[in-house]
Amino acid sequence: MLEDAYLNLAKFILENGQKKEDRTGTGTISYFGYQMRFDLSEGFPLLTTKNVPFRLIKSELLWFLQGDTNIRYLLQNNNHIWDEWAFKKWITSSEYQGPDMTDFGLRAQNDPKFKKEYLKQKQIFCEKIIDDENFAAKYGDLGLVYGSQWRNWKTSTGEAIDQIKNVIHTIKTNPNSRRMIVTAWNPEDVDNVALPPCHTMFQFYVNDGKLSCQLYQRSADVFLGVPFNIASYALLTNLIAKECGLKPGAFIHTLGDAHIYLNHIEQIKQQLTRKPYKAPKLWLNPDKKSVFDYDIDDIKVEGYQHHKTIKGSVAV
Ligand code: DHF
Ligand code: TMP
Repeated sequence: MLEDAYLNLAKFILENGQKKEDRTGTGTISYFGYQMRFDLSEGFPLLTTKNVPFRLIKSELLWFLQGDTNIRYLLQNNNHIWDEWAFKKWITSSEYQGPDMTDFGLRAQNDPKFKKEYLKQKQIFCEKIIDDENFAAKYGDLGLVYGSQWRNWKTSTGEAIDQIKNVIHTIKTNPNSRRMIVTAWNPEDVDNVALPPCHTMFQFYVNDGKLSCQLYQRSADVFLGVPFNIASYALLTNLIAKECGLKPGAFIHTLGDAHIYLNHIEQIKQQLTRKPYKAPKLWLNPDKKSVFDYDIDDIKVEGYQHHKTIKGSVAV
């Protein structure tokens, strides 16, 4: 089963991970250095042992590919996976006059009354981002995150590099190259960005008419983030392969600090009791050629049979 690589990772961390404190104060069990491999010709690796909302993965990837870093586009597509990081910027600004939201992530986990107030403030914030373009420009932008690093990498001489365009060009014209790399990690920026990139670098490889991709992810939230990351890079690999006239090969996912947050352990144990279904198939609108031309409705998964949602809160 395509999904076994993920289930084995989860099992492995539960059995071999060691307790480790972390930035968010939540606590994890963690293991350093792990690799998964997904053969994309077998199907699309969207996990079936819980419901993984593919529409969120699509809109996030299209957002990256457009070079966009403002959560406004995500909110317009009813995607809230990046809210917390823009909200953090808002509540620490001098313009914010609402109730104290310091450490909202942790406090919302432990204090139901505070959680209610926090969700209310976050909703007000999101509505304002959608309704007020100037407010969005000021507080919706996450700064130098994936979209800008991929499409608009700034050089020391003030120019911009479009890494995605360049890598696609190389795949088409010099597929044996060993330099087909996109990096999001810029040491100059990591200290003044909402969240330093977790998926830091990826490389493409062409052989036998197939395009493979390997990602190095420095930090991996095995329960919440990783299922999204697998599907997102599998989708990206499919999109680029199609534009380049290749078949999708393998997605290789290499993890640095692979961790399960302590408040996700019960959830992942429950997930591991479930039997995976057959992986779904990816459908891409055959009329679209360039990876930059897709809209939300041009991308679909077909035959996605899955177990029920398992909720878990995100550590901020
Ligand atoms: N921080 C942490 N601690 N873990 C992350 O995985 C993470 N991921 C980020 C940003 N910061 C992060 C961006 N990606 C969810 C999934 C991916 C993601 C952020 C959040 C998430 O909460 N997924 C829920 C569904 C959310 C929804 O339906 O709105 C899930 O159950 O998969
Ligand atoms: P860190 O910057 O302290 O490593 O925290 C980032 C957290 O977010 C960490 O738990 C990893 C998780 N994460 C993912 O797993 N995948 C992602 O795509 C993103 C953005 C974050």
